[in-house]
Amino acid sequence: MGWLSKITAGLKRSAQGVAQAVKVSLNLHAKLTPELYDALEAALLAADCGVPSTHRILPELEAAGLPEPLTEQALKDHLATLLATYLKPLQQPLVWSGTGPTVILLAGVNGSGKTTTAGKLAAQYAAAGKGVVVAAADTFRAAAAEQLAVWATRAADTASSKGWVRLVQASSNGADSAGVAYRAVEQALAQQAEVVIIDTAGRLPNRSDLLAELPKVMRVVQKLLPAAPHHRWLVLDGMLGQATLPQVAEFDKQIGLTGLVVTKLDSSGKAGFLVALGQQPNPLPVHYVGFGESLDDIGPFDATAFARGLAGLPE
Ligand SMILES: Nc1nc2c(ncn2[C@@H]2O[C@H](COP(=O)(O)OP(=O)(O)OP(=O)(O)O)[C@@H](O)[C@H]2O)c(=O)[nH]1
Ligand SMILES: [Mg+2]
Repeated sequence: MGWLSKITAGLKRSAQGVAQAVKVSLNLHAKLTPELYDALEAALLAADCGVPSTHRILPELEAAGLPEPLTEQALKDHLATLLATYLKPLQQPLVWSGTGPTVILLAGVNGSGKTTTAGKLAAQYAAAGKGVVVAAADTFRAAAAEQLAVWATRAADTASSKGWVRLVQASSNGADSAGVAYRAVEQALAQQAEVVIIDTAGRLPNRSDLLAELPKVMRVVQKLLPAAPHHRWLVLDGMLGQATLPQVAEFDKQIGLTGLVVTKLDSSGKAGFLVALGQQPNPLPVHYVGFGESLDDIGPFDATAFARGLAGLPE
């Protein structure tokens, strides 16, 4: 299955409400009746598109000049086109550092999917022929480095002939995460890696003691590479929908986020929160979306495929 099909198929849970509303109503009346309008409103809200976006999308859908008799396909196509315009601001190209390794710092609350994302991205970059250093900078949990080591091994197994993956971890228990990040960048420079991925410990944004660790990680890697970390991504649990939005502001305050990764969308009924996200002033780009726990279950965000998935359409 191609990546865009994985996005559309993976959004099935979030698209359920729309699919049901459309099917039931259009079987009775082949047009956008007030009942269908209300059912779509409920479905978009249930998918966590948010009140402001939902209340803009539906009048636009009504004004779009829908054909009569209205078919399921035509309605979903129009809805997908509208949703895509709302999601488009989130789709921005990923820029690689021109000189030396590109350093990616992954941050987020506990269990959002940081380590899984670090592993999957390492695999993708290595499969594309890049040298990748993965830093196990989560020094809070003893098992964290082991978990990342398993991913690093899997990633190394799927590397192309030019690609490679190396893990840098703490040399002793309770070591400083900034020290691990520093050694990772040092190794990347020495071995001419193209990417460094720094996995960090989960932390709640209201724990200022833990949050202070991230700026420290940034400061030490900047001693080796002044522009690093080039990317500072917040990993969001897609199952939580709009409830994750306050985290964006909190982490941004600490480390100046450059983008987002949204995980667990395969298990989420609230993937529509990206529509709400896209309507915020100056939204951060969503660089990757995750749809499962296998190596190839992550890929770039695509607004059109995402919109089609939310509308219950295939790629
Ligand atoms: N279904 C699904 N599960 C995922 C996805 N990404 C991560 N998970 C699962 O979510 C759980 C947490 O993932 P981790 O990668 O360990 O999360 P973390 O942010 O590193 O967690 P901490 O280090 O404890 O803060 C694991 O059971 C993963 O398998 C995804 O895209 N889809
Ligand atoms: Mg982790």
